[in-house]
Amino acid sequence: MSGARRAVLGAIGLVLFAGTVVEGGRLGEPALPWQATLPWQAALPWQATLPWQAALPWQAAQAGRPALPGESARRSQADHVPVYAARPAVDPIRVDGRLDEATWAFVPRVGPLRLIHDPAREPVYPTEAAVTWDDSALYVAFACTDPEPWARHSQRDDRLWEEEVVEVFLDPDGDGRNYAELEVSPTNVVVDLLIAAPRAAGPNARQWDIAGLQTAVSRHGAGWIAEIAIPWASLKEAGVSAAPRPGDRWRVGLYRITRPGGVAKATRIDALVAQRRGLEDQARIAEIDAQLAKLRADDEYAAWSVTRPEAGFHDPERFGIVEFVGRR
Ligand SMILES: [Ca+2]
Ligand SMILES: [Ca+2]
Repeated sequence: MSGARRAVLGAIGLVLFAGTVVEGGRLGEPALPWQATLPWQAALPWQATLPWQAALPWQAAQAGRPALPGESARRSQADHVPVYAARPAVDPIRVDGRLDEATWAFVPRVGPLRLIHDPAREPVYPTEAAVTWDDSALYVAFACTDPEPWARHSQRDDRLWEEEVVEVFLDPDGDGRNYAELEVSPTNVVVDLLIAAPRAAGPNARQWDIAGLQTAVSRHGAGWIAEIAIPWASLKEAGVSAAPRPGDRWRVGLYRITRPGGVAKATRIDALVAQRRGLEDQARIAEIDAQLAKLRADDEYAAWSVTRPEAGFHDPERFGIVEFVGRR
């Protein structure tokens, strides 16, 4: 077989493979050839080296429709958010930070999550995520590449978003209001909030807790894993009273914040922020801001369904769609 013919057949195979996992048809679009050729979809060297990938046959999948040539990423994301087919668990999920259940090998996996400020760029610290469910709970797994995860916050409902986290946003009825937000740090500290409306989250939002929440994290040489169980019964304030039925669709955000540099850099940033407070010397303020921007330049804000950078992660119109599917 000629090299060109082999390449063509290989590309067709990739498209067929992508078509089986991205559920593109649920958006009314079959998987298209360009979906198979994007750098963040192809198997990359770092993907092959992660221990959890060697052990699990999870499939990389990215259901988001990227921008076509000449079309801005923003337009693309406004018109199309990714759809994830959440298959029910096939065995009991033990929330222990190990993704060794048969379920995690069986369900689709999305990722790498994309950078909200530059969706076309491959993240330095890739993240993959998966979702499953049973009669009692929604389960979410994150696999995070990061040789040096860090955290200082140690109490429930601390401001974890200032450090490194994975995040799950749940808006069951899709109205962009009264949605649940959960963040888990690499040391398994949790903040959970009920967000009445984007950018309206006062301190009271953090008083809300996910009753019966289970989270666990584990570390390995290349990063960390978070495994999460959110009981359906805990989501009454978000409008849910029971397990979803097959076919139900929720708006869901899956996110991660990575801040390379660890505690040492975070301490420098804190010192600069403290210096800046109360300053009136505009030149000195500009100087500190420039230093802060430089220190924060390699922070990564990653999303399954890319949000508008100016809205941050609180952009419910851009949350992805999780469709609960039944057993086959
Ligand atoms: Ca487990
Ligand atoms: Ca809380």
